[in-house]
Amino acid sequence: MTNLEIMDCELINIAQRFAIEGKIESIKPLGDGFINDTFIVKTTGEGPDYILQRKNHKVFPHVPEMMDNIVKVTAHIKAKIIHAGGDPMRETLTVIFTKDGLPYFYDEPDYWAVCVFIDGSITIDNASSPELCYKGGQGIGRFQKMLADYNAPLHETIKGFHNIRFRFEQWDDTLRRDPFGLVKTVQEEIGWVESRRRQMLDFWKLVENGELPMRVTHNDTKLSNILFDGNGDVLCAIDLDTCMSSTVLNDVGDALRSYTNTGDEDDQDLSRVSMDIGRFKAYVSGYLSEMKDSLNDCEKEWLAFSAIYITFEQVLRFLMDYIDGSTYWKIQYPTHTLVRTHAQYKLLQSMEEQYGEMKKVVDQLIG
Ligand code: GN1
Ligand code: MG
Repeated sequence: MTNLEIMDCELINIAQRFAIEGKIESIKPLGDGFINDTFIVKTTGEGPDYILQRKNHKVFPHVPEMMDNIVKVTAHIKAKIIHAGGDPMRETLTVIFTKDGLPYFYDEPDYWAVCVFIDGSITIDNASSPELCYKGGQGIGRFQKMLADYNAPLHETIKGFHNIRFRFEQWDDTLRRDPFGLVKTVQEEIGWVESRRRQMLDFWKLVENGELPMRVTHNDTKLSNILFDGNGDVLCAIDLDTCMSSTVLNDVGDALRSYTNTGDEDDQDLSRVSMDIGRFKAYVSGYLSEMKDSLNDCEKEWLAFSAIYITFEQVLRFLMDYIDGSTYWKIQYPTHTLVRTHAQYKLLQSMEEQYGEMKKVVDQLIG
């Protein structure tokens, strides 16, 4: 069922399960998320408006655990913000519980969650300026810093999310099953992935042997998952669904994948797609302004490579989903996920060509 097929009154009934202030004025779809369905709930009175989300339980098999992570992480961040004299209602998400005291409402088969809409906040899809990249880098650096002393265990909301060894297991299985007979049609694309298998698994050994430490990270740091205010300053990171234990480099790499792309993630015109080294430098500067002193030598050494790693992973994930029938990401046309694969591969090649330069930039910034 799509957003618009859900009757307004059903949505109102769902929203009313949550302890929201004021009377509901309207509920409208918001944004064009690829995974969850998102709505804005406008209310009367002094209270805030809200974000209502139907969580994709195919992607997130354990929504209660995911919400438990989000509640814990945002509580930790809020305490930090209050301590620093900031505004805990604007500088992180606020989860609204149901009237029964749960951070989600289960309406079989769907899970719903609500958080406060931060007044005046905006999301941005394309990083048009280096300043914006700098601020985005700072934003994720701050996010990681606030969580650096979070010690309690978090649930693994998606198994092996940025673990390329696990992704290759899924990949091998998908190619073996070939449920729609598409493998023969994407031989060249499969070669793009296979030719980098050894390199990526070698890199992942640094995580497996502990040289790249696990920390609490966001894991889905693309530009549109950062909220900005009207002045273009970062308010906070949103979409905390994948917040769990991972490496800081996965956050940096995923952000660089989106911020530095001169084209769109699903660009059909590949001539528009490339990695912009100016934006790369700006993002990394912003990130290091917060995190430089917290990184170990291995994290510093592989920081530039993280962009290549996550962009490669995205090529693999898009192609795997295409072969598997395009069920993970929402699509607008049948080959959408294949088009995404091609656009991300073009970006990957552009990064590989500029890797020497990227490394130099990082080395200079680290000093
Ligand atoms: C998804 O949830 P969203 O739209 O921010 C995906 C990311 C991909 C991204 C590609 C849970 O992000 O990993 O990088 O699409 N999130 C999940 O646009 O799989
Ligand atoms: Mg998401």
